[in-house]
Amino acid sequence: HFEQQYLDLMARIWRGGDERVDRTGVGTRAVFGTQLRCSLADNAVPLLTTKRVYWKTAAREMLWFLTGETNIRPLVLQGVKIWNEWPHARYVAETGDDLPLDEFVQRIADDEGFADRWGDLGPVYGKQWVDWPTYRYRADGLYEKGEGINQVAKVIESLRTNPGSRRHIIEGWNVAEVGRMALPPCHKSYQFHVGGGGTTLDCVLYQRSCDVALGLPFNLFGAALLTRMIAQQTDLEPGELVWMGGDTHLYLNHAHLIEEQLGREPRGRPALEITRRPASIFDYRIEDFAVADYDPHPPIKAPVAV
Ligand code: UFP
Repeated sequence: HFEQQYLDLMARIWRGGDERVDRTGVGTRAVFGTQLRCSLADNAVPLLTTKRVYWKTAAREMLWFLTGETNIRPLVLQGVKIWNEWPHARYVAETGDDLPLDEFVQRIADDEGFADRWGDLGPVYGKQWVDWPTYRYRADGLYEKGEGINQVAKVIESLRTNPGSRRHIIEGWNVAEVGRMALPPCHKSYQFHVGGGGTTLDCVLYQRSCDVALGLPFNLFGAALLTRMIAQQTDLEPGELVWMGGDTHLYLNHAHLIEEQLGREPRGRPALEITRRPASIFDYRIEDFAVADYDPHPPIKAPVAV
């Protein structure tokens, strides 16, 4: 069972992980170099049942990536809060104004000019995925901006025209631009693979840094959803999702969540359905996704380390 792999990973990190004070100052226990595998066949989806995961939030975030947007405002307007802490922290640091988080978020929603100034995360996932910047060198030795590269469209094209390729990659880690991102990409690299004698679509996701308690449940669902959308667009059957982690950690202030969740038993087998076939990968809407047979244990709240 897929979820048992997740729980075993959590237990392994919590009981034997290497402890350190991390960038956030909260402190983590970590294992470096980890893997989870799950089948996506028959609508199977890596959606945890040992706590409720708000999968629509992950789906909305994934659709937001595909629009190329890097401002939090469209997420805020849909009630998605996962990216709010970072622009808020920057606002407080740069202005010295101690505006509370909820008031900051309300201003992002109400005031478009304020959102333009303070809501942008820099060239994060969406920008790199659909508009990776290029440069053209001129005769005078200077260079000018070239046309952006839509990696998502290119991968769909290469899966259709050259399925056996080993180059179906969507990369978020733009070395020249990570310094300008609010958070350098965590789920940084997706590689797709056509298996099953040309019938199935598999995905390897490499995540350089992983908050196993709060981030991973979303990242797994997001990766599964992306793979399912791409499979639908390329007329392939969903195959396997292989998740690989670099620094795979648990925050020390998540002890209550971890102890509670490790005491729970997985329940049932949720299924992800895509109810419509949009014209392209860029035309999906949240209403196109449905999860059936999801009867999880209650949610467990814990603070996110910024
Ligand atoms: N993190 C995730 N998944 C995400 C995301 C962030 O696990 O999708 F955006 C966590 C990993 C880490 C922190 O705990 O956020 C990023 O910190 P750093 O850049 O120092 O690795």
